[in-house]
Amino acid sequence: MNGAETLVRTLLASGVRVCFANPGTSEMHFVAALDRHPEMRCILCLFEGGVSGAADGYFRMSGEIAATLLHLAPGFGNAFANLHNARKAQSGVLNIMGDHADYHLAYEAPLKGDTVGISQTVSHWTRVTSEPGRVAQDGADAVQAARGRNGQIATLILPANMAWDPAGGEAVAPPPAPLRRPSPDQVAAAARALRQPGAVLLVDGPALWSKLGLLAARVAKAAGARLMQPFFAARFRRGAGAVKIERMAYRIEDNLALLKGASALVLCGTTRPAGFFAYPGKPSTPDDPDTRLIDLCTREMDIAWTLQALADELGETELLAEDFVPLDLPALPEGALTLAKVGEAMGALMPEDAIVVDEGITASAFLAPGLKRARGHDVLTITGGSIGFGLPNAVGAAVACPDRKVVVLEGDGSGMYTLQSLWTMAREKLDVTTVIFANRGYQILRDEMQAVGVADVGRNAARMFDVEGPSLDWVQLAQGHGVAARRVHDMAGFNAAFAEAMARPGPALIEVVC
Ligand SMILES: Cc1ncc(C[n+]2csc(CCOP(=O)(O)OP(=O)(O)O)c2C)c(N)n1
Repeated sequence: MNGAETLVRTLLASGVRVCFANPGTSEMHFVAALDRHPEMRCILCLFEGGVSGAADGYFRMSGEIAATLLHLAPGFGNAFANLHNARKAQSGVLNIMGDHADYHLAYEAPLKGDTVGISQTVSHWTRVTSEPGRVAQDGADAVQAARGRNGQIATLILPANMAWDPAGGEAVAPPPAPLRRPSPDQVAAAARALRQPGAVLLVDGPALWSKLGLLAARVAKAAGARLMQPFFAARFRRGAGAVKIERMAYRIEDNLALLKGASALVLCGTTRPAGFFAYPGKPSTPDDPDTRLIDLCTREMDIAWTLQALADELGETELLAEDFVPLDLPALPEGALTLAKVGEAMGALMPEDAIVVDEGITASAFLAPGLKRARGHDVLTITGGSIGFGLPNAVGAAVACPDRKVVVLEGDGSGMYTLQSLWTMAREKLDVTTVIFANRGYQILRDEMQAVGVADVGRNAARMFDVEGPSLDWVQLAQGHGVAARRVHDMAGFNAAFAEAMARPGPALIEVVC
């Protein structure tokens, strides 16, 4: 057995079943080892941002780590932006980054780069394997690290000769270390604060989509506190049957208004909210200066235990029908196309338990009221603000949940960053419907220019915000990647295209001209 073989066996023995990959020469022995193990599902992505985004979406929806296969520092660099999003989502990702044989690093070969440096900027855990006999144990440690603290980025750098030299046997990843918990005094103090009128319990993590949401709602109700969630979340439940949780807003002004006068802000599974950006003359954080901030439990800590500990202090009040979002499907709107109507049409037509990957940028706010009335579904958002997240994340979500319809809300500007993911959707026959909001520009940047206080937009600025001259043809782009596509200009066209996409499994794309 060579080192690469011990690594693949270690991954399989440790429960890793999927590898999103974009390999090169330094990874050929690893590829050969993967080839001997068809039980590992290898999925080619045509750009490394697609690899890392897919691993993120896969973790968000399955709770399992996927391996990525990346080609030296440049390949890792291409994966960086979506690793950043994954890190902010608290997704566990196991990167296998190939490198030159260690003796070859003495020379200035073209692809030689700072593999450790680039990894450490985004990974919680980085290790270079230094002996072939250690590959298996390093792999097991990497799996353990990726599963640690509710999900981390772990990167194992594998020099080519560690992969091809003879090695011993496989290893198995031990379970991750126990999660940190707040002290009983901290729980008691948080419970007292929650009982004060005007207190807010801000929750994130699995409380937004699993049964823990019920516990959080019962606790908040028992205390008489408001239950809220951050605007950007790795995954949250929305639509009919979802526990009612107030979602914070995008704009700092709206969040200041939402949190004004709160007596306490108790953080459970999250950190202090901050504005997406700083703006001249506006605060960085939305909490009221008079609000007591109680940092009870971060995303890396034991959220389930903490919520139960709060319940033990506060009691739990039973939830009633009014604590859940009722089924209130919108009617199918007709006539001229507006984003609000598109949201309603999606709300009317989306099946139960769909997965909505939201990179609609400015479109999303208009779509949300309609989508909130849909059947129950999960929403994945762009946690790290780095665009090009939507299509790759949808790949990972669809691989994780083959029985669920995935719908991507995609800005035409953001979509262009990682559109090769369409090809992976076609090749793997993934059940993903992509809706492109073709406003032919970077609309949000026009809005942001005003928000930072610049009134005049001249030629240079306009040419940095318009994506026109030429216009992108998303129907041809999709077809060129093997995905059937339609362009729609009115509600009749959208309703027909979306109904068909919901009825038929497999990838589809709808270009909404708006
Ligand atoms: C990696 C990265 N590069 C650039 C940006 C800045 N940025 C934010 S949104 C955006 C354009 C979004 O355009 P589009 O997806 O068409 O949505 P729209 O604003 O038109 O709704 C850009 C360039 C970013 N957030 N991340």
